Amino acid sequence: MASAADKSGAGTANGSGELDALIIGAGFSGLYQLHCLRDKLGLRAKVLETADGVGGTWYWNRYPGARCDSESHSYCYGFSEMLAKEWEFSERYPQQPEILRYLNFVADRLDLKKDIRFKTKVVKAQYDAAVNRWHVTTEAGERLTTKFLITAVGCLSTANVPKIPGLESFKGQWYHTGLWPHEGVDFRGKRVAQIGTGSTGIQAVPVIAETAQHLTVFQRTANYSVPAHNAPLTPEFKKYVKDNFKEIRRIMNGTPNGHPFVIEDRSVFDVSDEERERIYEAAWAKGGLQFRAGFRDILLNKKANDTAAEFLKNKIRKAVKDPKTAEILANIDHPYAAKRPPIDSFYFEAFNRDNVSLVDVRSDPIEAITPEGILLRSGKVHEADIIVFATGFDAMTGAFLRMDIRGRDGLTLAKAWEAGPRNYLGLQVAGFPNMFTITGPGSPSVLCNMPVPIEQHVEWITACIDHMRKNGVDTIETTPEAVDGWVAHVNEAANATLLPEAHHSWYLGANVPGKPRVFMPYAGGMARYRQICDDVAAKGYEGFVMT
Ligand code: NA7
Repeated sequence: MASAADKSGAGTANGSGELDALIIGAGFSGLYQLHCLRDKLGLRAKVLETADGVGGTWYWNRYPGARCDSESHSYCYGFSEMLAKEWEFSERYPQQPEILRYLNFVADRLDLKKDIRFKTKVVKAQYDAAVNRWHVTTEAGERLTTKFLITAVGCLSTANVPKIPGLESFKGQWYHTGLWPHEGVDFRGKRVAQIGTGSTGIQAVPVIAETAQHLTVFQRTANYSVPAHNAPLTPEFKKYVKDNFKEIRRIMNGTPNGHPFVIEDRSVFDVSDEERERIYEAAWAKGGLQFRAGFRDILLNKKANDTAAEFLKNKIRKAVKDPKTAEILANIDHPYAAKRPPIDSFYFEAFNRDNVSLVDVRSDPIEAITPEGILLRSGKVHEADIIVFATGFDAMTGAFLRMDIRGRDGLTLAKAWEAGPRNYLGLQVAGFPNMFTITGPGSPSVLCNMPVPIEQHVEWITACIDHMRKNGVDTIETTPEAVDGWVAHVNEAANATLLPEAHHSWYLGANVPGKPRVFMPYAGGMARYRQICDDVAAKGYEGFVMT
């Protein structure tokens, strides 16, 4: 008789044979990893996924205005020209439902779903040195055994709901943007309080404002934003994307951030003030993340950055009619792009509506939530029917640490990372043999257009496992020395930029009280990172011990 696990399609629990590889998560990473291990290497590989569908980030983030900030023709897989030619995005920046349809299309086209067990949450994974296997336990209490454990848990998948006293007493409804109800939320006739003005909050404000009776936005840190200039894609552009698949990929793989635009090799100070203004205006008119691409030193030199920052602050002052509101929005305390730079569709303009107001919670912090709404330190209460937490994520480490992962000699990942995440290449933690982490901390991940690092990681892991098989190697484990070296390099790369100057950024873990402050992503650039990983492999997996 087949085990329960066999019946669900993600088989091989106790008694029915073990897996070669178990992948946690069915987003961009998990889907491609399953395809590579199952279809290219012929391994017995399965995915476990908490949700009842594929999509990861794009399954959960269904908030109003949810859209990718990468341009659609680059926010997709590049490993298959066939997939790229069969799929067509409709807008410059894909909306959440369209990305979810895309990932379902890929999963169906590659027949992946039969090897994904949905509604299955991993709560524990323990390495057993005696048999060189991982035992993985699900929330339902099932245990699966696998040789390789691969986490594809995403970098921004653990919702951060701030612990504000009194939330449980609130009489209305509250939602976190990253756990949005599938049926949507009806804001008509409601007083809505939105906390948070990161990339998510900036996308949500103009859309919520369209139907809410009143929207009050609670801003702690003012933020830059550049217009997305989203629009439907023209037939000509769609043709260009299909005809130039390889060339677009070549550009994306050569840039530091995996986007399909090249960063100009000139300094802000190579041009006159007038010329610089003209370049910024042209970049503003083009819109999107490529605003940064006009000069090579915007994120390297504070004085260079100041010119971009001032340009963008002036745009806020021009867009927002009420001077007091404009000043609160433009009172930005960090260099441009030192926090993840948002892009928007009429965010600042939304504050010109009669039904939208702004509250500066830097000067008057949120003290508590009461049954009626939000209480500030000054004693003022903002009444609300709905609270929207656009408060981000326990980024990069949260999704790992909410599982109980134990490596060699019972070492917990929580203990190994108690002073911040430590690993080698963002791919493996010392003491956790045969466990790979796709876009783990220490990899370029969130500083890039995500599908690019994801594909690189998946392909590197696949080639590594293939190498092990061909050479009769059973175990791969990085060394503490390699980890020390990589952590030092990650710090050095971050410190060569202005990124650590945003003291409250989630790149540093600063948005979650008590989290160690360590700059988590690798800031040395995707192209350089790819070269480092290739060199490591070429040198016989330097920094890893294979036994
Ligand atoms: P972010 O970028 O972490 O933004 C969260 C926002 O919520 C940010 O404005 C925070 O202010 C604010 N926040 C968080 N906690 C509080 C409390 N307790 N009180 C007031 N305000 C608070 O998350 P997003 O979801 O917007 O974006 C995450 C990534 O998803 C994004 O970077 C893209 O890569 C996609 P703070 O700045 O911490 O002062």
